[in-house]
Amino acid sequence: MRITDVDVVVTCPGRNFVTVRITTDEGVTGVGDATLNGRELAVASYLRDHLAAQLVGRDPLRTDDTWHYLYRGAYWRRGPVTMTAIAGVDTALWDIKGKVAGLPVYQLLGGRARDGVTVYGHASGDTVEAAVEDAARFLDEGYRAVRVQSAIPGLESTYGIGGVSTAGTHAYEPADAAVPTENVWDTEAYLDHTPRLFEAVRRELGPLPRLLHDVHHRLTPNEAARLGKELEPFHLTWLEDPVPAELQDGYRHLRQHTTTPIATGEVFSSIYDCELLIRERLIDYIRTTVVHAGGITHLRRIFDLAALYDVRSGSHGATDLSPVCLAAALHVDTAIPNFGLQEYMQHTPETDAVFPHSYHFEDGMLHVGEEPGLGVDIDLEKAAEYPYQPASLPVNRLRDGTMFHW
Ligand code: GCO
Ligand code: MG
Repeated sequence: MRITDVDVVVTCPGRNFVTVRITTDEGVTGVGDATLNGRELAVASYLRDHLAAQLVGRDPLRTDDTWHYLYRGAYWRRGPVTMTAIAGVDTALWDIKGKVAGLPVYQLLGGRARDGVTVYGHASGDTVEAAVEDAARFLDEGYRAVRVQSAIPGLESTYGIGGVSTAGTHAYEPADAAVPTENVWDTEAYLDHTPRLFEAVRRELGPLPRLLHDVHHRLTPNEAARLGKELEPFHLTWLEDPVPAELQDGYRHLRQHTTTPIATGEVFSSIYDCELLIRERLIDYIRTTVVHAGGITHLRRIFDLAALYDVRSGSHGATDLSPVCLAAALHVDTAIPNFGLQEYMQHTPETDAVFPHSYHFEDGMLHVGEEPGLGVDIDLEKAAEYPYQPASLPVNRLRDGTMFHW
């Protein structure tokens, strides 16, 4: 069997997605997500202009060999653009492999290790009361875990709140303008507010729901240590991205000061970004996922390393990862021994229509379908109705105008 075509589809059913579609001489096709929020066209060009011609003629079933061919062949290894492009190809090849074998991909990864994939939703609110109410709504809908973010008094915008749509649709899209929107940040206001938020959430929702919070890389190690300590009485499942991801020594400081579990990894693109954090057990959950960490082939290697050290998976699943990535992540989640939690933000109906899929939500879990491959596709006609729209992620400044982390 040979690869005959590698097509790259860019579509914007509410937000931009890049999809790799690989066709073989036997007519089998596979899809892979290659979306890198705010930098979509760089990956599309990498695929179209650099990889497509190298892939035509190759055996699609040689997934591992192709992965190394693309990784080593780049010479300029790693980095989000390269690894997202490799991920798109790798995911499409696993889809083809499943279809050729007549098996859902999770079967090829070792088979079912659990009944379903426990997910967490995103609760948010303009006030603490609204955030508590939103979290309660998720629990009513059957979710067992909720991430909670709320607006910070005195700040006009806060990460995780607002955007195109929030409560009501469970959707949230930060990339809203061609030129980045500028937000204002105040660490003291945030550190003062966040323990109060979780005090209220626990008081109203009781001790059992699993609670999470995303700091989005905004604290110094010592500030994060203070927050982790103050949140200890509220027993979070995890505190996410407390410090900038490139500041790995910061995690050691944090670990020495708090028992609040730590999760990180959504911006990591390879095993080398998290190897130290895993080996030294500085984190509890590794949040890499298929599309930004080199596809199913490489993600599996990361999770296998993590399993040796009792670190669990917690894959990123924001809506800027397409349903193709989500489907692929669910196959991995279903099969690995050290699954922790999967993030789940519902895509819009327009996005779901462009990417028909068989996974479904039930009883707080997502369930993969049983058809061969990934169980997801792209509707090319519908995709063509939504041309690319330039959109960037926001930037953040301190009150005095200093550039900060978004
Ligand atoms: C999350 C993430 C997202 C990112 C987004 C950037 O935990 O879901 O932090 O909300 O901000 O994926 O493109
Ligand atoms: Mg996050």
